[in-house]
Amino acid sequence: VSALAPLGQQMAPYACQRRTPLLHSNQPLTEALETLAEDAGFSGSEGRSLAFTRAASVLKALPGRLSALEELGPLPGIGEHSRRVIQDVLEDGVSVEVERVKLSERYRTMKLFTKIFGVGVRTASRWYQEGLRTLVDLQERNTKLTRQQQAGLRHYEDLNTPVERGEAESIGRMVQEAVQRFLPGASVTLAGGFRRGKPHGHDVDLLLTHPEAGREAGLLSRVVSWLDSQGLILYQHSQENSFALHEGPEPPGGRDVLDRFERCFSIFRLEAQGRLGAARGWKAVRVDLVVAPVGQFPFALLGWTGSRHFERELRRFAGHERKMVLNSHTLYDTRLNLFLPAASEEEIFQHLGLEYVPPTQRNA
Ligand code: DGT
Ligand code: MG
Repeated sequence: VSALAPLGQQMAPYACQRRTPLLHSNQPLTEALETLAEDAGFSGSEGRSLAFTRAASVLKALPGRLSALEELGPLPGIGEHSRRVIQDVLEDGVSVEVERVKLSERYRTMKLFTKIFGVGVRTASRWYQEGLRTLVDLQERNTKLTRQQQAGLRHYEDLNTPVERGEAESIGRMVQEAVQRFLPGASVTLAGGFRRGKPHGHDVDLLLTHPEAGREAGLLSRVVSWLDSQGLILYQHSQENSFALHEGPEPPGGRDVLDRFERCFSIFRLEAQGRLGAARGWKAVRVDLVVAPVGQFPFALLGWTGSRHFERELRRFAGHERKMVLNSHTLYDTRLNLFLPAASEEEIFQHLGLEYVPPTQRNA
């Protein structure tokens, strides 16, 4: 038995109790498990998908490379099926099951379709059942598309080319400049994977706020209109704030509840950054703009930094271990019947009785 065994045994059960760096030593294993998680999600098996995601997440937090299944010991969150996959990859370099999934027509088609902005598992699955297999099929068979999906299809290639950190920072500056025009003192924060240290991502997540509560009202539509008038926006749709404190906390455990901030889903036209591959001179980039009142900002920042699995685990921990309801707006203590305010992410971790996990260690 190797040196990993005792370390594996110390692994805390919730991902939000662990430090998960961006780079780890078990990439082939986590890739295999995440492919199965994705495939399970494609067939609507959320439970199975979560089980594979959990197993992958545990491996990401291991301090070294796993060389034998026994080193894992009785680790929490790695089920029998995942163990089998891990064993296959360790012994043979690949898992036959995973390779079969990757080659399957269904998986490949679902992947192709869900990579269209605005297309989720349900729509992709319906198209697959109707016999559609390619992007050309969608066009030739006059498939009914939303305005969002049309934009997604039009910019398919760009939107599936990773966004570089430098590009994300440029967009952050463009938005900051627009924000300053209308509301000096307001801030723009880069969240999402970039805040966790990822060198590239699939979109740019930006949070807007102002140190004086209420001043942020009306800001987003002005900013978006102005950027649009400058020819910087290829697509956008906005959603109003629908959060109301007096409604009380949302029930925990429901769907992966989206938050209710005022928000703009958009596609920016980014001038080429003098790099290769931009022969056209510009590139389409997905950008999410989210406005948070300052009192909710730490919750929004925590909620929008991810990873998705880290967030899900934080909420699960809050509910199961603390009887609290956490979302991107507030933290509610159901035993004390009160909201717990926070001026920083650190304070939210304190309320939850969790050791602070910095963004770069939230890559669960
Ligand atoms: P990426 O963009 O693929 O490199 O990876 P991320 O981690 O930036 O993922 P992304 O952009 O899908 O989401 C960033 C974080 O924000 C993630 O933890 C989940 C969260 N998030 C995304 N959409 C929503 C939403 O509608 N509501 C809430 N509350 N959170 C969201
Ligand atoms: Mg992102």
